[in-house]
Amino acid sequence: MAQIITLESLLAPAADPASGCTASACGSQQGPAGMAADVWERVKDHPCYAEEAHHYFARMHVAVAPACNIQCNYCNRKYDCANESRPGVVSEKLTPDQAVRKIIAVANSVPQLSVLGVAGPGDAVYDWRHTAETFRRVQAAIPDLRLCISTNGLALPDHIDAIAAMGIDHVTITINFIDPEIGARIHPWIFHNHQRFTGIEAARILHERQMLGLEMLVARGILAKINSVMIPGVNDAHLVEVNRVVTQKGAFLHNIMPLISDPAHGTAFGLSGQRGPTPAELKTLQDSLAGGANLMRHCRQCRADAVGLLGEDRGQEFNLDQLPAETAYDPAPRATYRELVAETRGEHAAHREAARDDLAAVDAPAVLVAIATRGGGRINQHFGHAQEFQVYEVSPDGIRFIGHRRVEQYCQSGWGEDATLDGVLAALAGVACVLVAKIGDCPRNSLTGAGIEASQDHAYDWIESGIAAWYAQRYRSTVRLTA
Ligand code: CLF
Ligand code: SF4
Repeated sequence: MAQIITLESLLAPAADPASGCTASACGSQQGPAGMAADVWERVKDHPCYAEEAHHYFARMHVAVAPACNIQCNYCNRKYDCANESRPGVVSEKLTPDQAVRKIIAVANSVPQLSVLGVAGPGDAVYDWRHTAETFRRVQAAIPDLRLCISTNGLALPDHIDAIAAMGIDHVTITINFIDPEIGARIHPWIFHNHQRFTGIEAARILHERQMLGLEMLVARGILAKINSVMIPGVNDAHLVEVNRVVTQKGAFLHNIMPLISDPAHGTAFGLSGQRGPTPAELKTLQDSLAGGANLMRHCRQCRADAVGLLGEDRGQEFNLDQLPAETAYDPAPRATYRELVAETRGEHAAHREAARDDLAAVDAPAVLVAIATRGGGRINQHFGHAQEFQVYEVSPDGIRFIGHRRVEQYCQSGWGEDATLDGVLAALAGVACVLVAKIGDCPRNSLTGAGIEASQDHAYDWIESGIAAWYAQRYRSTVRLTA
């Protein structure tokens, strides 16, 4: 059954002694600068709504909502495609009954679990009957689980009061366009008011409903996140306008996701050869949007049945046939884990601040650093075990999370394949250094050959402390001399 990961198991064998600051003294409850305390309280354990929270907390999706009322050219709602990782794809569709059984099993085994989301495989709001029944029953069983939904927005105005009444505090609308002419190239048809609409008329109705839904969420104080799929040559430049409009309407967060496009997925875009953006194109667009709604850069484009920390998918451990027929919810593991996180976060925040101070003394260019991490905010994963690297930009101005690069796991039962390593090197293009818990000579030499430094000198350190220490050491000769 599921392996239990505790916070302690993610932490260092020896804690970093540098901090002279206790958890309570350092304000573990403090949010990012500029965020009101009550808002931080609502997002601090949501792995999607707060970047910092994604080091500690997990989400699970239950695929209870198969029906959808629109067609997106990047979606093909296949039900059995366990090797793919993208929204709208799911391997096991559940009834609300089955979903509750699975949620309790996950809550008992994954103490990081803080959010239950319905994100498909169809539309959580259009298929409201299934979503609502699942949420009602989960609220009775595990009252402190946050509820979250993701929708295309077309049916949102019809169910907004039910959503508010249920206390759902986090709603995502996927908004890819403002201009219906662009929208028609992404969404070929919609089904609305018992009628099918196509082309620009369909896009116009979808746009109006999305805007109305967003306004209604904001009016009710519900935290609205906007997802936009970046499609080069279709809506990439237009997303600046999308960002402007959703910011002006009060969206809490804007998440720009790269189009995933592959002919093997059988989507319209995949079959037509429409490409997705490169990481550099995505970053350039995101950087150009500074000043608008907060940007989410840590999205993993989860499956509709994802389980675990963002970046890991433990869904296969909880397939229905592996679950007991009946399990009682045990609140103890999650409660204990939360206490540990509350303590640890204060220490992490103090180290983050210290790292910022250290960086201010360095006079050097901005560079990208990749981190191998299993969560908990630490550099705590071996190079060969990583299935993704978290990428940060470091400069004298600070450390900024940029995104993640997915890779195939290099080490398989003690052996590494050259072809896999080539893929990892390609994924790390543009990165100056990789900080890991451990790395062997062979991959280290290959990385060096590709111009990427690899270091295990900061193993089990906090991510920001390790990055700052590496940066200061690398640019030692350019440390500013102060009086
Ligand atoms: Fe799920 Fe979405 Fe809620 Fe998160 S995911 S419904 S807000 S709990 Fe998160 Fe996954 Fe990205 Fe979605 S990383 S795809 S943004
Ligand atoms: Fe697929 Fe979601 Fe678009 Fe419906 S709204 S077609 S499920 S991506």
